[in-house]
Amino acid sequence: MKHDILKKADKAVYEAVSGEEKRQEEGLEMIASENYVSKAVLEALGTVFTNKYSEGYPGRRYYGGQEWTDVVETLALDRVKKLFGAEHANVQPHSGAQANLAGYAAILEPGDTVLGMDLSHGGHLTHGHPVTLPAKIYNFVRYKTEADGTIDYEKLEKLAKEVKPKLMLAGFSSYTRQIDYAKFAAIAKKVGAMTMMDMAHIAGLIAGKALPNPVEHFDIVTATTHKTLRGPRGGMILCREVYAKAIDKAVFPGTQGGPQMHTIAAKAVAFGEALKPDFKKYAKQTLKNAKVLEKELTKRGAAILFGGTENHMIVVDTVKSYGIAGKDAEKWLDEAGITINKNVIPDDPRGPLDPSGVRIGVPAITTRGFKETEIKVVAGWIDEAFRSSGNAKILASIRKEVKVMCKKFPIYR
Ligand code: DSN
Repeated sequence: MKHDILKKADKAVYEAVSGEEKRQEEGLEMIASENYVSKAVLEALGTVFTNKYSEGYPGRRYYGGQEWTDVVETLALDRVKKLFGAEHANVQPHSGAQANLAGYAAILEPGDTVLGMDLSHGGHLTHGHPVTLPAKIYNFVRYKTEADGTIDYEKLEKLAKEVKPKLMLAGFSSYTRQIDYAKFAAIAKKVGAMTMMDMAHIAGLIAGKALPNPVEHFDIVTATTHKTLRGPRGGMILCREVYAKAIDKAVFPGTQGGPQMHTIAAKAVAFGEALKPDFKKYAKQTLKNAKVLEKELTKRGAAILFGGTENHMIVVDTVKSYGIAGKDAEKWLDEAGITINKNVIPDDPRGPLDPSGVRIGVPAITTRGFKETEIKVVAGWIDEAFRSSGNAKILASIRKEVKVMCKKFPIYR
């Protein structure tokens, strides 16, 4: 891409931007939470909306000069409500963590009990991990998955009856199976708990109608906008009308100041893209690609966790199947031009800095245009790298092949 003005004004930053562009073009992005936005989204991000303060909401702001910020935020709100069939939306959270914090703040009092998924079983840090602020404010109790990767809803109900949560939280960042939303919500109803779903990872697959929509089952649904949804880096909240005021107050002024209007403009563009028929094809292909990756790696001996995948990612126990730590697997793939992340496995005996596995996702390479044929080749490269013992020659040769394939599927033409 051309950045002539930046090049002249700040060579050091220009070089970093160009380096990152080259890294993205020449390598395979397989971190499950990453994707490539369209040029239109990129353009919206780099607009004069970044100059504007807009505390408040459309029609009721604290500063003047809001005629165009109101237009763009209203576009984002209308589109995202249509996309997910939501009664109310807030597109101001700066991130998924901010969205979750505001979700809790809207409906909980300090000390209230929340039932959320354990981190090593696929839950997110912000779902109550002791190192986070929410865990210092609220009392999180964690539920786990079963050995076959499913959630045992009878066990969950028993636990809910025991701990009497005020909120039952569904959602994950490294769980690969579908949650039964109706069953989950029914349990919450039985114990008188409110419900929240963090759909950050699968928002795009839901928007593209490839996965069921949690919105009708949950009081509050939070998400990021940059994962499978393929928008700019940021967060959002959807909720039932009855929680609308509380959510808006919890985002601003509760947990945030001025919204980032350039990001909100880009969110509006991304939501518009997700409403188009092509996005359904993308979501469907993402699921297909993940399934092919699972099958191809299983064939080669990889231990896939949670009994396989029903979404866009897989988690592999690399210690069990390849005798290598997750961090070596991540490093070797990096050297081969494939970016993934090391990941804990359920109740990981090795801990988060040196975990037993890796998480691999296909949203970005699906955006790039990869289909079943290419995924089979990619699975071969991954398996070869895992068996390479870190041999630099083998990894360099895979990297060369990766580069050739990437050239055939440019991200930005
Ligand atoms: N960091 C994100 C992920 O990789 O899943 C979640 O916040």
